[in-house]
Order: sequence, then C-alpha cells, then structure tokens
Amino acid sequence: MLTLEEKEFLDKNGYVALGQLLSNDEVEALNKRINELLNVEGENAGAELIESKYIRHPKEDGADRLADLVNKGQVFDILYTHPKVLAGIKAVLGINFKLSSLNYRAAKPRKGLQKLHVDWKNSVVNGTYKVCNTIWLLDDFTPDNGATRIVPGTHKTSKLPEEAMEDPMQPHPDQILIQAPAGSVFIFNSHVWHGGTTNLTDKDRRSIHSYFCAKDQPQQIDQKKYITEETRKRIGLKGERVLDTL
Ligand SMILES: O=C(O)CCC(=O)C(=O)O
Repeated sequence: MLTLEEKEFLDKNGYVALGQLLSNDEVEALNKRINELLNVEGENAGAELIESKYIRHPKEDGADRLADLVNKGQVFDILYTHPKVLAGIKAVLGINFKLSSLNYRAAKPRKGLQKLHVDWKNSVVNGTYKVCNTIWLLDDFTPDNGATRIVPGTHKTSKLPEEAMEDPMQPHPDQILIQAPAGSVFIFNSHVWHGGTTNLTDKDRRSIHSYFCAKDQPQQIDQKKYITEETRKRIGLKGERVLDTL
C-alpha cells in the first residue's frame, strides 16, 4: 500500500506524507466529537495518560490533550486501522507492532512550542526502531499555526537533540515544517527529532496522533485494560489485532 518511493522517502528522511486520507465531512465529524469530549471531560481531559504514568503530555502547558480515543467513538476507528497507515508503520517497525495510544493534541494560540525530541530514551542507530507516530491533521497546518517540525534524517544519527544542540527549543537549521491541508496524514518515525512549534494564530491547531510501538514494548495506554465491550464488538478481530487486546 506504500509505493517504493514513499518507503524510500520514509526510510531516508524519517517521515512521509500519505496525502489527504480524510474527507472534509470526516474531519468535521472528528472535530465535532473532539469538542464534545473536551466539554464533557474538562479538567480531566488526558487523565488516562496520568493514570498510565505517562505524565509528560497531559501536563504540557499550552496544549489540549485527550487520550484513549479508541474507546470514545466509532469516528476514531479509521485513525488506527487505515491500511495505508498500517503499511507505513510496518515499513518502520516490521510486522510485529501494535497501537500504543490514540490521543488528541491541539497547540493553543501563542503556545505549543516543544523542544526537539524523540519518543525514546536513547538514539537507535541500527534501524531497530521501537516507536512510530502518525499525525492526522484536523486543521490546515501552515508555517504560523504551530505545525510540527522535523529534522529529516536524524533517526539515523547516534545523538539525541539535547546532546547535539545547545538549546533544543531553538529552531534547527535543517528542520522542515509539516504543511498540508486538514485531512492529511503524515507518518513519522518517532526516533526522528521532532516537536511542536508555536501557534502564532488565534485558533487552536488540532491533530490526532495514532502512535504505535513494537509488540515487545509497553503501550502508552494499556489497551487491554481500557478496551470496552462496545469497542470490541465494533472493531472485530482485525481491530483487536492492532490493539493487541486478544
Ligand atoms: O503535535 C505535534 O505537533 C507534535 C507533538 C509531539 O511531538 C509530542 O507531543 O511529543
């Protein structure tokens, strides 16, 4: 499902654009459900990440977070079962992977800057990648609304940003910004240096991350613990295989 060119680009640069996989109606339906959840969950939004001891994200100042979207509506199913996305994840992690978490992140106006980071404790130089992310754009990503930055090729270096840069909060000379219309999807190897940028507009910059890990790694959200009967019935064996809940 991924062309040879897409696979080679992903391997070389650590990210690839998969195009606009969602229609405008699908984006609208996702944003509607997200708004409902933000209203209902209020201060508790993202609590599942705290429970699972994954504390960095919900405490992020300047970003809204929602977690465990797997169990919060059918509208989210496509985000971790789309065949093209699964093909992209397989290209990075091999056949033995599972969903780690399905979370919402919005960079709030005038906020959202993150240091360049990888989602792993150390650098991985031999290609045995452990984690891989997908970002689904729920707004157009533009140069000034907090688009994700990536430093292409850094998943193959032996250094982490904090070892190579004086200040990983600063722009990197080689960084690119993910820029594409709402409904687009990018795969990025989580070992590539990446991070959110400042949203200089007065509107949220919304996205959902379907984040995957190798089968032998713990999930950010323990999918077996959280899965509801309703989700099980809805997604069937194929979905459960991706969640590793069977
Ligand atoms: O949402 C983004 O632009 C990037 C988020 C990210 O890298 C993170 O939260 O670790």
